Amino acid sequence: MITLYHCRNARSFRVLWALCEIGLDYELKLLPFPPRVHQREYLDINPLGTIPYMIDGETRMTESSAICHYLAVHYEARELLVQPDEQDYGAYLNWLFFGEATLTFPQTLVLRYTRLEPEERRNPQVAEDYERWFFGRLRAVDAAMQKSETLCAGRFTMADISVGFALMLAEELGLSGKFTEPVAAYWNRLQQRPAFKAALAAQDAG
Ligand SMILES: N[C@@H](CCC(=O)N[C@@H](CS)C(=O)NCC(=O)O)C(=O)O
Repeated sequence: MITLYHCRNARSFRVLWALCEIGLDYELKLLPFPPRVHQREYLDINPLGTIPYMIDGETRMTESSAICHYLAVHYEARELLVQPDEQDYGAYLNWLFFGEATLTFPQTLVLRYTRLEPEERRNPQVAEDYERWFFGRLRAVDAAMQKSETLCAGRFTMADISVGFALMLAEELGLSGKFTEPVAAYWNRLQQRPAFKAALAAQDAG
């Protein structure tokens, strides 16, 4: 049985969503955020203190987009992957990494300097700069959505989960009102997926 350590609406949501898309059984361990402060013993399990943390047999992983890819390969959810011999293999990998490294990274600075830091350490300038950074990079998603309903290979893949979570976080941060029409429509389509709804219900039940 796969074990997933998760905090509500955090990056580990990518993994929860992927588990629901594949239809795998899992045990969900819901933690208060941030666990390194509110659940110190979690550091004995994952010394980084971050979520997600996924255990599958001897496998231990901490990178949300990589876990999504691992699950699809390991459990042979072929339609959720793009294979090396497919035209869009490179595009798939690019979007998979782009969702975390390029889109989520600037958002975490907005989150940190508007909400997580104590009042006296908050910094509107940093938040504003990295919000602009996020929207600059989101132009790539806008361009893709002007041509297709999904990011690559003409079907929903783990790359859509990686980028889709960044759109979810943008909504959480109050930024989704500034999405272009194609990006807003894409985000709306993603939220209609039964597995997305199932992942939301699973974290609420947890
Ligand atoms: N690149 C990692 C980042 C993991 C990460 O930093 N997660 C955040 C939550 S979204 C976290 O655990 N923060 C708590 C902390 O830093 O103590 C991923 O994609 O999973």
